[in-house]
Amino acid sequence: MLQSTGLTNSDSSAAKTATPSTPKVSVPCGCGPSASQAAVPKNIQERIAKHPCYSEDAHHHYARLHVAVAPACNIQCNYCNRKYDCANESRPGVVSEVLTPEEAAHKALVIAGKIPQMTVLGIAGPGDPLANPKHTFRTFELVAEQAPDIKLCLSSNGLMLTEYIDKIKELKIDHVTLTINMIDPKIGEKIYPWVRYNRKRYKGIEGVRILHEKQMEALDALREADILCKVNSVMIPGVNDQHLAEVNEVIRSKGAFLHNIMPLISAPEHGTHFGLTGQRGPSPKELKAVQDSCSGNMKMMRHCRQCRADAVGLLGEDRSQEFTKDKFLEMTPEYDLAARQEVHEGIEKFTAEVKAAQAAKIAKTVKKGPKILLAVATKGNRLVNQHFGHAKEFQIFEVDGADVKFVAHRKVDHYCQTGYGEKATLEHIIETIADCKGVLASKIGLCPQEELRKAGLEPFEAYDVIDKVALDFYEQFTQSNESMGVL
Ligand code: CLF
Ligand code: SF4
Repeated sequence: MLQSTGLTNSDSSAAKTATPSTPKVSVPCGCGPSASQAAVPKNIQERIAKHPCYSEDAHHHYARLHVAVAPACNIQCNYCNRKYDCANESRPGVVSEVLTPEEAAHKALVIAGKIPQMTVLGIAGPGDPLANPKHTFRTFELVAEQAPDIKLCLSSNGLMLTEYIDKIKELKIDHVTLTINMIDPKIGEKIYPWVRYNRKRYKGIEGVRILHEKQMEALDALREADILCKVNSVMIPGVNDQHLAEVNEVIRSKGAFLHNIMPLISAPEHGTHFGLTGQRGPSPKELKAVQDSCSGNMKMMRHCRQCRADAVGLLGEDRSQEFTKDKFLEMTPEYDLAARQEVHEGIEKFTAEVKAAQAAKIAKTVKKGPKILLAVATKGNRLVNQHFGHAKEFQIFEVDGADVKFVAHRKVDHYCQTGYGEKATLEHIIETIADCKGVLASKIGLCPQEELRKAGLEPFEAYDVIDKVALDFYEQFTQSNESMGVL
């Protein structure tokens, strides 16, 4: 195995101080700003710095909370079953508890105390927030009054956005997501069977035309209001996959800040039209190809986890079961602005130090080479800090000796289920990350090490900042491959 020169599990104090709960930092090296992040103007960087969806850097450290206060919807998408989470912003799964605005605000204040790195309150379903305007805006009002440092975030299909733009401005909602899957109603006809507008249901292309016009007006209204707009597009192979480049052009020209092309989730058991008619979702490779084809035009989001409408925590984790209604209603809110700010300052100090250290290292040792992909087991905080067997997803980084760039995440079943590794699970993990050259984890058992190596994936144990470990790996990997004449 290539040898980690970073901290080991038993000698990991520097990396452990990088966690938000202990803000003191001493880090040997770290991460530089990604190219896309550096290209963002400073005033916008400040607006997105603590938003885990709008900033890839932020998603390693900051968390979001979704409150499910919006059950109704005003359109029908063929990838949605009303009994399930909104597939625009959630993976399918029943939202067992729709909340009142008062319950939702209580939950937000409880979680703001317990998870101080929770910086964003999002309303993303389970239906469309703007088809439930009373509950949506009341929730935002209550939270804004009592927790002014929490950013408010809204996700909608856009049909009713222009009707509520003044309210959105008044509440200072600075981040709005629109789900736009088409700009051609003929393609939209294959996605939306009906649209309900002004108390009337419009079927087929008539409804889709209304939706399209309203979505375009919504983009204009958000640009004019200087609200940061992210567009989500669900990629549906054979329906809109070839069309998404045109969608990308149009949303960019209308001022959208970020484009999130996400894969269709479709299975018969979800009971959706697409699920029942066998419409498949894209493979990770197909998704990446479309994302890459659009990335020259604008900033692309690649770290979306298609989270539940009641999700809690960092994007890669789901702590919703810790805060079910019966539990959070028993908890007393301990929102403390000063304590939250202290934690955020710790995170900012940590990220500034690792960026400075990275810049210094690059200035001294930069030696760009061929790009390789690495799979990283992480529990967050931009650290290699998880056992291989415990990982439920791997973050994929592209490394070229100078830059370490997050490019994707891949969900897996964790290998170590009951204290023992599952052979079939390991095979599936290997298949999922087969395009990588190495696997970085805090610990990797001897058996998976052997299997990984057989599949051409070099295992690498470390407990440290991802960027440092990735560059260490790259250096050793290229040296050993150069000496063998492979690179
Ligand atoms: Fe929620 Fe959406 Fe706001 Fe984020 S999610 S309302 S912008 S706070 Fe984020 Fe979840 Fe992807 Fe959405 S990872 S599904 S993009
Ligand atoms: Fe379902 Fe959301 Fe589409 Fe409404 S907008 S039908 S809730 S996916």
